[in-house]
Amino acid sequence: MLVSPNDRNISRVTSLVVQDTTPLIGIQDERDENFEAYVLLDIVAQPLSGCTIPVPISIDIKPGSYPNSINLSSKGVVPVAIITTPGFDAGTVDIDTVKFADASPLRSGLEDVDGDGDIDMILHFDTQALKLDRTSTSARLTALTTGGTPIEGTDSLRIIPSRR
Ligand SMILES: [Ca+2]
Ligand SMILES: [Ca+2]
Ligand SMILES: [Ca+2]
Repeated sequence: MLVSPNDRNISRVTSLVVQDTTPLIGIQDERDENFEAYVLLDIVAQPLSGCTIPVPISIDIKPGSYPNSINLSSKGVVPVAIITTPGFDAGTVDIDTVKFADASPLRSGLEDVDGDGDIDMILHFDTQALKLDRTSTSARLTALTTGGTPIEGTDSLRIIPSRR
């Protein structure tokens, strides 16, 4: 039996069933215990806008060294590599959109950072521009590809306590 919810004083939804690919909601009327019916569920798939989940990428803070120690009182730069993998070409990163710990890169280059034969991206960030504090244990890099796909990578770090 199919009814319109407006015909009844619907108190609760009792079930959700799918019948011949048609979603139906089971309902009850609060004034009539014996009443039980199914209504058609009118579902329209809506594409979510402005809510794209970033594609995870590999980054390496201070490539070639570990742990990734950062001295926040340093006036130097922190190198961060975006690693090319079978699923991701670091050369497609739109450099203007790169943010690492909220900082934009000072400079960038393309080279085989990890020596595996493909070209990675190396970025340098002003240590003083990084939004990190003494309790930070990781940092995130976000960017868009030149095709507009959001990407995101995280690597661990270790803050070197400053001696003052
Ligand atoms: Ca490293
Ligand atoms: Ca690689
Ligand atoms: Ca490489």
